[in-house]
Amino acid sequence: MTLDIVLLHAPSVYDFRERSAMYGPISDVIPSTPIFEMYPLGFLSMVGYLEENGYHARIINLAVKMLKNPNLKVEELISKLNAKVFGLDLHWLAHANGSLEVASLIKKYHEDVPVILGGISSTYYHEEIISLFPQVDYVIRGDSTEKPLLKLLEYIDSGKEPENVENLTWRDSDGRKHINPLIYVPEDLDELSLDYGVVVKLVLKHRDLESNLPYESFMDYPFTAILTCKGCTNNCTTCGGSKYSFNKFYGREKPAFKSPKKIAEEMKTISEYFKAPIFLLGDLRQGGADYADSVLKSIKNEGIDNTITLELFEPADKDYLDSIAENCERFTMEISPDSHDEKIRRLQGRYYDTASLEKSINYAMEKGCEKFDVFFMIGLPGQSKESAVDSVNYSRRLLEKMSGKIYPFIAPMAPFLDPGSMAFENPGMHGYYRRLLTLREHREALLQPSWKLILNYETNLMTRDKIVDATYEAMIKMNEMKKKLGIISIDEAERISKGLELAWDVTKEVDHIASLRDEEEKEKRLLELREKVKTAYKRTNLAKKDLRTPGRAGIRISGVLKHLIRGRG
Ligand code: B12
Repeated sequence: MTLDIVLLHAPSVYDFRERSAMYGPISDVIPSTPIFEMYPLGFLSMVGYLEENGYHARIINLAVKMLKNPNLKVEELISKLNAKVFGLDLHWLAHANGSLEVASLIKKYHEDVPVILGGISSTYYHEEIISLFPQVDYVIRGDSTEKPLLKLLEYIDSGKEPENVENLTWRDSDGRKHINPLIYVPEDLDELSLDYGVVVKLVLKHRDLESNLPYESFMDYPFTAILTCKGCTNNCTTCGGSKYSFNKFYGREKPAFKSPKKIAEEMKTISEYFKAPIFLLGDLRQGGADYADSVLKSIKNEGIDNTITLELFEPADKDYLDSIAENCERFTMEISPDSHDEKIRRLQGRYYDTASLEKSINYAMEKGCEKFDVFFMIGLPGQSKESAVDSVNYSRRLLEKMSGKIYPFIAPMAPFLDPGSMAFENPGMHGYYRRLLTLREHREALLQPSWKLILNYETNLMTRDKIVDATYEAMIKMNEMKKKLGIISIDEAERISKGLELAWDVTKEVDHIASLRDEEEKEKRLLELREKVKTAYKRTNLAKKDLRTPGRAGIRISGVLKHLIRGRG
């Protein structure tokens, strides 16, 4: 069967299986591996919308397939695909290598089939993509592309030039570049659905689980998420999804919110298929106190029994926490103060003090919050190496003061300072030195053999070497502290610490190898490091378990069976 469109998600570095590279802790605080195998949630709404409109679409998570099958022949797989159009995400800049390489392979085997790119990084780099990468025919810009995509598919079917497709950057038959206006920026998000039922449907229809898995370990631990809004009210200095970035690059002047009713509907679908935590992405209070309250009430009204994970952009007051406890059967929370130092936190664009942070955590725990994650970051404006490590000392004080499951995490801002963030656009003003600018430079950088060599920035207080040292020193210290306080077992903590020490050593060894002149020798020495890289990864990866929500998570077979009986498969 010829499909109308196949959406592919590439690994961040296409030939990662052949390379020997120390990617380090770049994905330590998310469910993905360092290959960033998670596809954008928007894949689900795009497939859902296209199918509703009579187009046949499917997802192939190539990154997961490659991770799970070391011998998978990617070129063979691509050559056998039968589609009228291919779509790839370049949402995260971390895919600058993988997405463009896979686009080239598609062209190698399907010369005349159009390739579309979408996502926020391709929006940022749209002109460069259409000017310099012939393997890409179209970029659909913006944070909401379902409708322009449908329109583009109709144009492609009709054989006409897509002059009227909103948000499109394209090349005409004479190779001239066109930039259609970025005018489709919907304020109403309820027309489209982020339906996890689409995953189930695709798995059953194509009898292919791997292709649709949101990330490698999804079946062990299905973590699901719902986008409550597009855009943001905050201006964190290093964030490429800030109010400033959305306004300047993605055409969105103010955030748009999904209605409480729609959010509850989407949660209900998840709840039918998965006994898993549901992460409500974005602080609900961005939409105002009444909006947040009404989302929470609709969760209760729908009778959703999944654990709800709520994100706080700033400490919460009693009223909000009371309402959460009242309406969510089980809940966990997370907040990112980024630094324990209020001055640095302010430079990062977060204007709250530590006393109110602690008050909030304390009260949330009293109200039954099952786990509170607190994230610190390394590579911030105005942050020295000592200050980065000091965030671990603060974490210890925090844990000693509070009771309940409070989990601090510390990780580097990596692999990149976000394009479109205030710090990327005006590095000097925010204390940054931006090492890389163009998409080509980032694509090349991803081929470097260590995360240090990939980093696209330094700060005026930390070189890349210092960022690496601060990272490993802080992570080892955090791990030791969790061991002492009994948060993780002694055995596990020791393996994690050994893994971190090994990763630190390997990162330094790679530096030395990278400085060698003889390319053959370099290659050989890097390959010799492979086993060490694998061992370090296996050990450090154990720490990821701490990200999980308490309790069991899994698939609800009854939901899948109901789906089959209803004949939706
Ligand atoms: C939710 C979120 C996440 C979730 C992702 C859930 C998911 N699977 O989508 C989690 C927490 C897992 C996450 C992880 C990461 N994230 Co994040 N994330 C966000 C956040 C808060 C919201 C994203 C959002 O609103 N998406 C909604 C819209 C924009 O996307 P969408 O609906 O999924 O897709 C639409 C469009 O993007 C487009 N589209 C996407 N793909 C395609 C493909 C085609 C063919 C087409 C036509 C269109 C298209 O159309 C879709 C439908 O309308 C933003 C910050 C912000 N406020 O924006 C950061 C943000 C996007 N993340 C960012 C980063 C850096 C990361 C990580 C790399 C961090 C890390 N080192 O661990 C990882 C990468 C994970 C991976 N791929 O494995 C940066 C990206 C900067 C950049 N330009 O690279 C942002 C901007 C800010 C930040 N620093 O956190 N993230």
